[in-house]
Amino acid sequence: MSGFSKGLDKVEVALRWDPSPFGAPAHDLDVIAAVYTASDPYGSPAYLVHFDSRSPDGTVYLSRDSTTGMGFGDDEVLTLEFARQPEAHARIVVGVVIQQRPGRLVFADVANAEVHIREGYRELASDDFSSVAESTAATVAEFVRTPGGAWELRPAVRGFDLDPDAFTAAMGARTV
Ligand SMILES: [Ca+2]
Repeated sequence: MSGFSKGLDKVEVALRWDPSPFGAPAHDLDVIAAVYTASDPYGSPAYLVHFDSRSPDGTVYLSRDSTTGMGFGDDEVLTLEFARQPEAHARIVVGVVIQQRPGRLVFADVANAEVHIREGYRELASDDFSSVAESTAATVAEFVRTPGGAWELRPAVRGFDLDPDAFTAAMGARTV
């Protein structure tokens, strides 16, 4: 890769939340990444990465996973290696979904949910989901390859009222 802009190298999207009250069903949030190619950047993802699905090239992976939010610090962490992204990749959208069981859960129901996007020790963006409190899922970041080849972060907190399967189909759509 050449050019003057260094761009992003290795970025973490870290999600944390507090467990549901004692005796209540667990709150399970999932970080999901959708990888799009230059030929279809707003259409169908080339692949998805989440707790049950790994990227075939190993450049986007979940390094921490939780089904309860228990424990200190980050509960789920997605790592994106931009320096190693295949040339065909043009855009990666990262979202967070709340598993909808046994009933409908929105971000307002989940205590202290926060997402932090960082490169090394440098925080690039963060959000507490307060702007999408009544949503069941939200996009939190859009990473785009610029014409010069460098990857850029565009914060993209946007709420959806969809279940996880429907969200993964809709999360990459172009915003109007
Ligand atoms: Ca989870």
